[in-house]
Amino acid sequence: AGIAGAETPPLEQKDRYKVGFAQMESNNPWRIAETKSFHDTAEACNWDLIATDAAGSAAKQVADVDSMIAQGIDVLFLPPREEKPLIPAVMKAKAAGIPTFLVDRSVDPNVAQAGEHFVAFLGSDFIDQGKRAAEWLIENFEGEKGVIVELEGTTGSSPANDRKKGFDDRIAEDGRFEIVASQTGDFARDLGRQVMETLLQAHPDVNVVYAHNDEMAIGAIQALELAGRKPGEDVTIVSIDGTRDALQAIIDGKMGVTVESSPFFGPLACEVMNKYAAGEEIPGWVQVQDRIFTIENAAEHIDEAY
Ligand code: GYE
Repeated sequence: AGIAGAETPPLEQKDRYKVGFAQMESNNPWRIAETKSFHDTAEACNWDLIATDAAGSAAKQVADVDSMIAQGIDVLFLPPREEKPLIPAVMKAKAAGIPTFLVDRSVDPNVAQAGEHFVAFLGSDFIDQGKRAAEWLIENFEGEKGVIVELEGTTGSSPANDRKKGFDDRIAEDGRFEIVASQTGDFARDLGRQVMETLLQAHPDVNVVYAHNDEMAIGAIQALELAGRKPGEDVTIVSIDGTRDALQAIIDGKMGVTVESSPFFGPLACEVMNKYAAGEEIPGWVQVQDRIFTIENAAEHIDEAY
């Protein structure tokens, strides 16, 4: 406080808000569930919602935010596809007097900060998700040597950076494991399948796959099965999200674990926005608590999955 421009723009208390939600892409069930959660929340929260889809392009996501600013939104919810390219969008919203909440992914903390450039980041602890995936593997892996292929999320995105760090650091503490390859599959099923096909040729002895999300894990399972491998038997699959297909793969014995990363941000967005409008102090990180899905509880949760 005290420094000009060091605070985020205030939000007036109103009966209805014009709300922007600038989605990054819609090529997987997680994204579709998140967008639906915002639409489902709109009525209950008195939003006139403008939702866009950047179709996997950070440049289009920046342009979508520009157009929302031009349309006079009161508040912006932004899941930044990558950590750096979306910073101009955050800065422009602030300059236009629009409070921004980052949802599900964050931006480079060295350049843009909560409480100054954006109000808060609403989302999971990705380092902890990666660490918990590693811990499940350490406890449940029965072989002598774990030869790991890692399928990374979108390069330059906060969940890819942090899920890698959390997993790699924890797994390095156990001498049984070696990560022989780590490559991006862009959080997408088809690319995950293709990358796994290639890596399987270079590393036929792989017996663990760590995927940064369930879509890539499902793609990897398809590649492994096509190559005559038996996921769940001769290859342990660990992943993150908790999609319906992943829970089914766990029930079918093909996947070992998925650490939850919930896409249902609509209700939380409503609550935090209303508190901000009421002048309440909002923590810079509104942390979402994640469960863990294994054979112990997958069947119990599959009906609520997306
Ligand atoms: O895990 C993935 C999605 O940003 C937390 O992005 C989100 C991740 C999620 O595409 O499936």
